[in-house]
Amino acid sequence: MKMTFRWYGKDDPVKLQYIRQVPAVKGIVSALYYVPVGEAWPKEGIASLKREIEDNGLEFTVIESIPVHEDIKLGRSTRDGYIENYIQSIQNMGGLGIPYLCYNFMPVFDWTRSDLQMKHEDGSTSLSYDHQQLENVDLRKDDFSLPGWATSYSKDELDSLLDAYEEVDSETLWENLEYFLKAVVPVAEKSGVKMAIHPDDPPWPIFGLPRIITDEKALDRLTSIVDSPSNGLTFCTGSLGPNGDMNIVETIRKFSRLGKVHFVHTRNIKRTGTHSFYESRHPTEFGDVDMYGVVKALVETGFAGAIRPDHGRMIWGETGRPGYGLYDRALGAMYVYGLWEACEKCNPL
Ligand code: DNO
Repeated sequence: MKMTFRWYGKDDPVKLQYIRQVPAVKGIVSALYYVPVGEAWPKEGIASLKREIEDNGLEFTVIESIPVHEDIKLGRSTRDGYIENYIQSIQNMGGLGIPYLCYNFMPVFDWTRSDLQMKHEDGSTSLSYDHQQLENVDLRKDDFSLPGWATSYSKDELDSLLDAYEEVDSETLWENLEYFLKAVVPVAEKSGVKMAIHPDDPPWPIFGLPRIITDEKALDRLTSIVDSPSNGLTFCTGSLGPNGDMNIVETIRKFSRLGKVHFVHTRNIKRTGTHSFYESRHPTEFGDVDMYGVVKALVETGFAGAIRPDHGRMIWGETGRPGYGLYDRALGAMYVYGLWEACEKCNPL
């Protein structure tokens, strides 16, 4: 197992020098944030990011993410060009020895929350999702801006994407994912890159847009599209956790045993109703995810991929990118590392 930490590059207030001081963290998860979605990532750009990470005593372990252009998800005739660019990016990262690529296939919006600063009794804040607040929202209205997405799309861009997705139901989205994977996975395999799809967060359709990577059945279907070690999963406990019907521990055990889990996001959530939850402190007792069970399942199945503590709360007066402060993620890394060491020593393989 390699403990990693997400770093948003030079503009991240959480510096590589601080990350390096978190015990157990050896690898960095990052991306080229300046490349427009759909363009190929230049090899020199990836190489210079890698050098910067290595100059700070860390390793560039995961690219999270190379975004998939909406034309690919929509199955538009222009998709082949974007897929070519994607392939180029994969070859470039593989050529530099970066082993894991996390990506997602969520239409229009990546992770979605209704509140980025829910206040807790102890004075900390965290991200939360209340389905009732978003259920009746019509995104075409002028006066609504989704937390975290305010500046991503102009009104016209968003409207035209929403129109385009009216023709794409979940089955069509699966077909488009299949088309994409059949083109890119063989190249990833040749390039030594393990692709790891991130589940949809939250794991149900939002704003009338389909979402498909939501449960165990979906993970079965995904992994069977192309049978390759390069077609695997980012198992995000906090994204799948809100799906109360899933047995997270048994699901991660199953896919890890199959060698399909390449990257794990450890995050805990507390369900507050059907389709509602907040992001809790990492340890098991504070949320609905059995974090001990998750780590034990990984240890027992010989997991050798990358793990990163996911979204933390804002604590100790820290301000910054919601979910991505230093302090609580560092606590999360140490908690998971502690569980790992204990499980390994109590259950030697
Ligand atoms: C949220 C992240 C996601 C993730 C993408 C991967 O904080 O876990 O944004 O990076 O879904 O493509």
